[in-house]
Amino acid sequence: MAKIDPSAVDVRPRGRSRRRLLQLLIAATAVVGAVGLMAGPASAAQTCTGAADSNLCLAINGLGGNTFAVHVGIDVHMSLEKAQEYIDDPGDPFIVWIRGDDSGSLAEFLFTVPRTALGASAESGLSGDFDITVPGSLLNEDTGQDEIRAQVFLIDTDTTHTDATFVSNRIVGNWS
Ligand SMILES: [Ca+2]
Ligand SMILES: [Ca+2]
Ligand SMILES: [Ca+2]
Repeated sequence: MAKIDPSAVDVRPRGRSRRRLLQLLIAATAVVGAVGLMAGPASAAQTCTGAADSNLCLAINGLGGNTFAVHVGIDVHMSLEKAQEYIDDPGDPFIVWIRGDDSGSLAEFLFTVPRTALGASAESGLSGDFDITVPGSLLNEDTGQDEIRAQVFLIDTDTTHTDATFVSNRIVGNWS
């Protein structure tokens, strides 16, 4: 076996390349994940708006046993200072509803999605994550095929004024 001289090992480039490799792996995983979702069954779906003022994502993943994990994530682009102001106000700056979509228009209210994370950053503005696990019956908004959208209200809780409303793209399923 060859002897290794520890002083000959330069750890800095190795650490850097390892981090770079990790970044590549994360990027690759994200691409594979996205392709997998699109090609997969209707039980796993995600859609994001990527709008100029915000990015609103809705994801529904089947967990088996007719239960579904519903995830909503939103970035509302604004200054860090403004985002922090929303966070510092008492109460939740976001209210998230899941609604049916009939003929392309928002229809029946189905349920609210509770907050799991809230943050402010210079890159994204005001960000929130919302998660709930529901039985398929709660997503069953029509006989036969169902269309689901998330509707997000941005509230200034100081004044209870609704500053903005965002609507996700829809996810189509066949829940019961
Ligand atoms: Ca519908
Ligand atoms: Ca409906
Ligand atoms: Ca249905």
